[in-house]
Amino acid sequence: TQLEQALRNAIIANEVEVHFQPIVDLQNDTVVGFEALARWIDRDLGFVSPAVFVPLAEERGFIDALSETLLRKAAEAALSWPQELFLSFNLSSAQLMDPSTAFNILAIINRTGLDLRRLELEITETAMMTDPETAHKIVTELRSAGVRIALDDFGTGQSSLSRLRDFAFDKVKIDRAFVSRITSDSASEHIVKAIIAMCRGLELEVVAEGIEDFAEALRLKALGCGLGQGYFYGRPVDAEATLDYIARKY
Ligand code: G
Ligand code: G
Ligand code: MN
Ligand code: NA
Repeated sequence: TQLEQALRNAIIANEVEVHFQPIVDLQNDTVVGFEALARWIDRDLGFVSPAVFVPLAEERGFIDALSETLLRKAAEAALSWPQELFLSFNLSSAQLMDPSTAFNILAIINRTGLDLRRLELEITETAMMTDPETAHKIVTELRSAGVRIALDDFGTGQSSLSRLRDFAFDKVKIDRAFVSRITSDSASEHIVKAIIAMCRGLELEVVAEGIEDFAEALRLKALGCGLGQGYFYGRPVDAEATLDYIARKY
């Protein structure tokens, strides 16, 4: 297809970019890290969402090439941030079914020279489901190398609490479907409250995703949520604007 060919060309021409969205400590409003988000604007097709081109690359078998260029760009950008700031990177479902993923990621990071302890990988429950055994091996291998693992989009999809018990995660990211209703819907607030309490017991860090206004930030802070992310704190921006953000906020 035209889209597939355009994406292949963009990867070869190194035209797929990474933007970065701040993740903040809600209790003191300081930035602690950034999530890398893929961005691609094609000359003819215009903006294409990663929600479209990531699954396409998976389906057509070139997710490794795409992910490698994205991770390399993200890690290179992170090298010029203060050392305390971590880089969070999304893994796709195809990568979680491929036994060579851990090795590939460690090789890319080692080549860029980024401290592995500054890397965090986001995986979704849905992505782990197809081949839980392989996913488990990948997570174990990466964690023993010092990489942290975050469970993304928590609460949506095929959530299973046994996964929190059987997998060693470092962090849980509460899906914005709950966060966006936290000030208007008491059920959502109770669910978020329970997730925070559960994570405290399990010694997992918690990030609330999709915080869009002050009221939501305030409520999450009151509930004792550790970390937050969303347009209220900052939209995803390119590497250069990320450095400006750091200069202003850090
Ligand atoms: O940032 P945005 O809402 O456009 O992202 C849409 C979806 O694409 C989200 O689910 C996000 O996790 C995913 N995504 C963004 N960047 C990457 C990436 O570099 N790799 C993978 N696997 N998924 C990504
Ligand atoms: O699936 P994942 O959680 O990785 O995807 C993150 C997606 O959420 C990205 O596409 C990002 O652009 C988007 N996003 C980040 N903050 C906000 C927000 O405050 N509101 C909305 N609507 N989307 C957000
Ligand atoms: Mn994510
Ligand atoms: Na998410």
